Amino acid sequence: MSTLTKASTILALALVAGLSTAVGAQTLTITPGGVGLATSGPVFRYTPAAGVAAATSAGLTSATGLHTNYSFAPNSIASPSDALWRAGWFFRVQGESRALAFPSAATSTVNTANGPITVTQNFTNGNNLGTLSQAGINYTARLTSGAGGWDFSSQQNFEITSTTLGPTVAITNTLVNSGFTPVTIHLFWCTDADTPPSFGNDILTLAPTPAPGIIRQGNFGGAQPSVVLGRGNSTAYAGRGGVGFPFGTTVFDDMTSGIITNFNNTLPPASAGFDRNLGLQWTVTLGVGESFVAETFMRLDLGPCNASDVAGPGQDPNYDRQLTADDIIVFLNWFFASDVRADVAGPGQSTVPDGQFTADDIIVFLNRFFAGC
Ligand SMILES: [Ca+2]
Ligand SMILES: [Ca+2]
Ligand SMILES: [Ca+2]
Repeated sequence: MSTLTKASTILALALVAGLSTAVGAQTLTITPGGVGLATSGPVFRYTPAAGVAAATSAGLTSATGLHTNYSFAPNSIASPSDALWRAGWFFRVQGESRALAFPSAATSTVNTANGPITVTQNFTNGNNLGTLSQAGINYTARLTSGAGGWDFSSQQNFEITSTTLGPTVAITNTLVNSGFTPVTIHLFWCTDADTPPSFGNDILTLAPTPAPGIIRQGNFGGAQPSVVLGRGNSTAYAGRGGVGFPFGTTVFDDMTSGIITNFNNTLPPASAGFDRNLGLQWTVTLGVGESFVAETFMRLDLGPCNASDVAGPGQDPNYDRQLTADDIIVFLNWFFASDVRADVAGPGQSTVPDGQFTADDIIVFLNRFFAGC
């Protein structure tokens, strides 16, 4: 597995090509509690795409116009620990023939068969100092045409907190129909997360049922940490990605290919050598003046605190970094159902699973349990 970061790969390519790496003025950086960048700790930031001029259609129709320089780092802002290569919001209004990006340029316009669509940033909340825990950008999107057109606003917000399970960014997008007719909006949040310190060996895994609505992005055959991607109140998802660099077809390609895409609730199979990415979709119809809040989150997951941390509250079969009766109940339920997750020991309490369910499995589980987090 390569230990190169994707960022350093891209930077190397950019230097070869002689491209600018200048950063625009709208970089937003947030830290839990707004403690600032001088303190080591989780940080989430995004900066405008380099070299994107205002009022170009490319900002809407390609991924080059996004706030591409995202980072989500657990302990410092150093790129080797960065868990997020690219992210971005896109939309497609019902009746239009393609998705468009919310670009980093102040105003962008593209001509379509239905007329010109203009996306404008009208408010930026936050700064690049890390002295706030939340930041965001407000947009308006508008189709002006003789047929009437449509008009909605999109308030995009990010808030980072430290939680028991790991640093978490709550992501919301508030849509308001500010036009004069009902509008159906397909909204998309796309992420290319990687598990530090490498990329190119990603897997995407749907959390077991009863699903708390998460998809894990981790390393094939590897241990924690992973990046947890919340499905929130989305209506669909899709995973993509190819082998190595430049990582094959992505959900960003879906958004910029110029055709209609709807995600179909599929994830690619887990195997070695792939750089995966994930898209979420919301489809909502808003009457005049109506609003909707799309919600999702990302978490740099710290993993279970102990091999016996197999459940959360209410026997949710996902760890919670605490050891409680729920962990014991879930383990015993697995044990009596001959679930492979309860085969944690072999004869003589060796810690190698042996395909048998015996008292040794229970003893090893309980020893780990009482060792504590
Ligand atoms: Ca990835
Ligand atoms: Ca637990
Ligand atoms: Ca066993």
